[in-house]
Amino acid sequence: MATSRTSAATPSGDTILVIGAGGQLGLELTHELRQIYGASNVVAADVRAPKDAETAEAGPFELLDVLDKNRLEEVIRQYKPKQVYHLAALLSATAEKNPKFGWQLNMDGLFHVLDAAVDLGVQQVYWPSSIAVFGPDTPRQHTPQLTIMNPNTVYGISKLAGEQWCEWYFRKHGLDVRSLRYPGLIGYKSLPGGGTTDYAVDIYHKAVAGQAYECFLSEDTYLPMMYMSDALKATLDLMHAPADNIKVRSSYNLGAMSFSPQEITASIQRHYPEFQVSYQPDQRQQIADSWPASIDDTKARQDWGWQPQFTLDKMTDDMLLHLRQAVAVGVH
Ligand code: VAH
Repeated sequence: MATSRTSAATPSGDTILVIGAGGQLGLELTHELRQIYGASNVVAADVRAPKDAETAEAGPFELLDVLDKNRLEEVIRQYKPKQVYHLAALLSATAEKNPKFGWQLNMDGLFHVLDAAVDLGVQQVYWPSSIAVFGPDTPRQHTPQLTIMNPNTVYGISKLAGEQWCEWYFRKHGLDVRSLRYPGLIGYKSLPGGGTTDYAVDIYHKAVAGQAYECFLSEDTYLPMMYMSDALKATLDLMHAPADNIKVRSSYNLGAMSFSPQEITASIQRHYPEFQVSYQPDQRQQIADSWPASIDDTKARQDWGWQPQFTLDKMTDDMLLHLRQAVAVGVH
């Protein structure tokens, strides 16, 4: 029997449920939403209890495996959220190692959330897609919103299918489900997960630790990337936009910058001139080579005013500042 740990009064008013609150995006989005809406109104849910003291102490937490539909409905009936952010998924590299579970979690988890939202009257659902929906035959430069999409990873296939189902639930049930095709996300609050773009998180940790870094992608592998602050802004700008402005109900292309391992290394070396990086491409190189090098996010800019704030050097300065602070207080 799943147990829950509610560290604050049972929320009233406009509750928000974040599923996958313990992940890279979930940790940061939960914190941001609690800043905006009040900690007791944002319920963090994950299959594992939070390691992060900040999440555990700051507001309501529920143990939830999104594959357990009865438990999901129990949590939604208890809190009656107006919004559900469904972030739980296996990322690209991890899903390639466990394809059937990757498909089950990414797809059945989404169906459980969409059906529960329709059945139990949730007003809005957010579900993240990814540039992984593009494949080896997709134009790699300034990849358009509508184009050839033949993903060749389990993760990408599940995200492409999920986008089409989100659009179907909007058309058939009027469910206000919204989605963004995130590029690689980089933040300082969590360690790298099972993503192909996570070299760009790990490299900062190694620099601050005074260690050399062995990169699993080649030095000239360009990928679309985004600082977590921009990803949070985009997510909330999208969710706060008037429904009439949302013209794309599959998922919006979203961009900020593109860089290669060589370029992020040079950006870090502005602070750590002695920092050394070597390159040992592994199986994740094939995944990266199937993805775009840059994204055309004109639709997001037109429909709901998307405008990124962080460049590579501005992100590096902020990442290193926060990681050094974490080392100083001994939490890193
Ligand atoms: C991954 N970080 O690497 C994720 C992301 C665009 C990549 O979806 O799997």
